Amino acid sequence: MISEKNAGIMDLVEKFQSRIDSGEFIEPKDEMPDAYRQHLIRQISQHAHSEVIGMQPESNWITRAPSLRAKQILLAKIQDEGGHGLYLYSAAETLGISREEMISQLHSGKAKYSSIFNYPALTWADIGAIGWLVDGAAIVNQVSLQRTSYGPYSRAMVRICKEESFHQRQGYEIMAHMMAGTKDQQEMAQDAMNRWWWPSLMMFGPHDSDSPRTHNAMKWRIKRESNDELRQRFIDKTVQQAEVIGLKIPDNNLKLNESTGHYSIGEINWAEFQNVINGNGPCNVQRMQHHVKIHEDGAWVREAAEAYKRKRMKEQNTYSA
Ligand code: BYC
Repeated sequence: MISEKNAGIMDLVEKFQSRIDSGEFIEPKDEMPDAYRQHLIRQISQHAHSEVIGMQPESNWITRAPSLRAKQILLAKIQDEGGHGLYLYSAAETLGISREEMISQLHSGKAKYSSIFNYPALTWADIGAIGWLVDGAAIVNQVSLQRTSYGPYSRAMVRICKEESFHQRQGYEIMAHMMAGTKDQQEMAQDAMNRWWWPSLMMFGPHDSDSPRTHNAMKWRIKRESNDELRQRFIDKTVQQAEVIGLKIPDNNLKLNESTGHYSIGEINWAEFQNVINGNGPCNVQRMQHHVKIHEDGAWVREAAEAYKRKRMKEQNTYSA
C-alpha cells in the first residue's frame, strides 16, 4: 500500500518530469525534487569554482606577456573568467546554498573544480593552448548547456558563451602567430599542444559508460548531450584547426573514419584523470593554497561590504519609519 504522503510525492515527481519532458524551464521558486536541486548545486558550484581557479594558471603570465596588446587582452580575458564565476555562484545561490558554503566546500575538498586547472602554464604558448583548447572545450560543453533545464543556469550560459568565443580566438591567434614564427616558436607551440591536448579531452569527464551522473542529468535535461558526444564534437573541430596552422595532434592512433566523418583517438589516460580529480595532479595543492590565502586576505572586503549593507538598511528603516 502506498501511503497518501508518498502518493503525493510521486504525483509531484511525475508533474515535474512532464514539465521537463515538454521542454519547460524550471525557475527558482518552482517546486522541484530535492535530488534535482542537489544535482544542480553540485554541478553549478563546481562550474563556478572552475572559472575562478582557472584564473590562476593564466594570471601567471600577465607580467610576462610579450607585448602590451597581448597583456591587455589577457587581462580582459582573466577578468571575464572571474565574472563567469560570479554569474554561476549567483545561479547556484538561487537554489538555496550560500556563497560562503560553496567556498567552504571547495576548501574542504568536498566540491571539485575542473581537472584541467591542475596543470601548470610553463611558457607563453601555454596561454595560447589554454585559450584555444581549454576555452574551446569549455565552449562546446557550454553551448550545449545553454539549453539546460534550469533557467538561471541556462541564462548564465548564454552570456558566458558570448565571451568565451573571444577567448578561444585569442588562444588560436597566439598559436597561429607562433606557428608562423621561428623554429623555436614553432617548437614551443607544439610542446604546449602536446601537454594540453589530453587533459583538454579529460575536461568532458569519463566515458558515458563510466559516468555515474549522466543518467539523471539527461533525464532532467540538465545535460543535453553526453560526455562522449561533446568530446567527439571538440575533437572533430580541433583536429582541423590544428592542421590549418601546422600543429600535430599528439596521438599516433588518431584516424578519420571516412564513413562517419568523425576522428577516432587513442585511449585517454583515465588513471591520470582520477589522480588529478582526487587531488594529486601537478598543481592541486598550489591552486588550493592560493585560493585559501586570497580568500583570507579578502576577509576585510567582505566585512566592509556587510557593514555598508547594514548601515544602508538602518538608514532605509529610519527614513521609512
Ligand atoms: N574535472 O558522472 P560524471 C572554463 C567528476 S571552466 C573534475 O560524468 P557530470 C575556463 C564529476 O564532477 C569550465 N571533475 O559527472 C575557466 C563527478 O564527481 P562528483 C568548466 C570531473 O557532472 C577559466 C565524477 O567526476 N566547465 O571553461 O555528469 C579559464 C563523475 O563524472 C571532471 C564545467 O564545469 C573534470 N574534468 O559530468 C579558461 C561545465 N569530469 O561531482 C576556461 C559544467 C568529471 O560526483 N559541468 N568530473 O564528485 C559539466 O558539464 C559536468 O559536470 C562534467 C562532468 C562534464 C564536468
